[in-house]
Amino acid sequence: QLTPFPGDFLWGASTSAYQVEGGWDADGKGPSVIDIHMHRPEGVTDFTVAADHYHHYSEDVELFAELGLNAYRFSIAWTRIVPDGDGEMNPAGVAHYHRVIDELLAQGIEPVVTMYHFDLPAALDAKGGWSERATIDAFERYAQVLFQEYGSKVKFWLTINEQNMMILHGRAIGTTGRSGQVEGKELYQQNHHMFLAQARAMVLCHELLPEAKIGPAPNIVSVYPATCAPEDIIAADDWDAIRNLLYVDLSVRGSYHNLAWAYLCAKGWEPEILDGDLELLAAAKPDFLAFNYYSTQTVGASRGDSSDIQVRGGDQQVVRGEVGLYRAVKNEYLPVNAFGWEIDPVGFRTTMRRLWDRYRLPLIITENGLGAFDELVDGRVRDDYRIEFLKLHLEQIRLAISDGVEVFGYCPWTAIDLVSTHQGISKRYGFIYVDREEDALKDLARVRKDSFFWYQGVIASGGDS
Ligand code: BGP
Repeated sequence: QLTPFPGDFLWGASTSAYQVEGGWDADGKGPSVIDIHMHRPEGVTDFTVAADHYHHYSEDVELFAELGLNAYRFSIAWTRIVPDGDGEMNPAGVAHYHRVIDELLAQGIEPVVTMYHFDLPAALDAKGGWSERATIDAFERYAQVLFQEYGSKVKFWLTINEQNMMILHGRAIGTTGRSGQVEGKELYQQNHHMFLAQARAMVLCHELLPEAKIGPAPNIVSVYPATCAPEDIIAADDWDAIRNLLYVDLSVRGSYHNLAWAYLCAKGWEPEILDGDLELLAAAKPDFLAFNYYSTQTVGASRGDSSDIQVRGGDQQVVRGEVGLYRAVKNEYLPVNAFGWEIDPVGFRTTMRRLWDRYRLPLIITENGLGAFDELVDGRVRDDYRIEFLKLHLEQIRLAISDGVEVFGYCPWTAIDLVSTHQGISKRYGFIYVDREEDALKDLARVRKDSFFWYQGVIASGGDS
């Protein structure tokens, strides 16, 4: 007998500012690292217009309401609020998100706000970005503005989206900063600083907004050993620690996971920890754990030579292998999507069970979805492959809940088509199609996909897929 979804379950969908908004320099917005590093006129990725949600938000929120969402997870662009990251506030940017949040609330949609989704202000980056402790202060001031402005309206806050992906795949996402060359010790110093910034935001949030809830939003996936050979188990444990547990342990327990710390020390990459850092990390307690899930990863013991380095998967889901530690292995049991990402609904359940088991914090899934080359034919997008993907994943949430895991929300990626980090607008995830091509901007018309009607039915029935 399966446990039903809770009555107050958050049926949501996600976006991020730089991928959906466009209006990249509108109304006083400052440039972010994405604007600087990822504007490639000759390439596929162009965020200047995106889905132009900045100007279409009203129409979009109406569609979200029609879809039946009772939550919308989106990010606020730091550089709309504070254009240079640490200077003057931009009233027009602040007013924009008041309008968006007010429209959501008017439609009965709970705003779930990501404070920082990859788009560090370029001006801070030019001064050293996360390598500098001054950026921690800047983030705290930005957080304070957000809490003061929107605190009476927003209950759910997410600190930093996929900090682990920024550290592990910053080059692919465009976030490693300045030259894009930050590596090793400096990279993990940045990581440490981001945790301190997150901790300050969590403490401040609890001080200013006792009713609000705040948590981190890393990308977490189960790591499987290639076989039951004991050496493969060790390899999987090590990679799990470096990729996942380092991030969740620091966010939740305020301490470095022992295997991850041993890895950093072995590399000579351990960050400088100042007096008071560990106390701050320990004092900052999240109220929930949000995570993004797309796929699992499978690794085996290192062979000790360059054959370990075999890139598996694509983009930020990549597993590279590391000589002496682990090698990436293809999981023969799993199909892959058009971009080489392994599809593993059961691994979703494993991931939820493991997170609950280790941290005992309520979970919300802030991203999960299928990127595909959707086609608009005669005014219709027949994305049955997406319906199938989401259906299988939803079933696993239901099973996890029946296992005793506390899950309070699901926000598939994405509410509406937006610009993928790598493949531009042609790789789509949304329930709503945006009529836009790479070489020619069309009228940006919104079209409900087949998956829109499917998800609408799921929400209306309280979770029957
Ligand atoms: C996550 C990011 C999102 C989004 C998603 C899909 O890692 O948080 O911002 O990019 O992955 O990735 P892609 O667009 O590369 O398919």
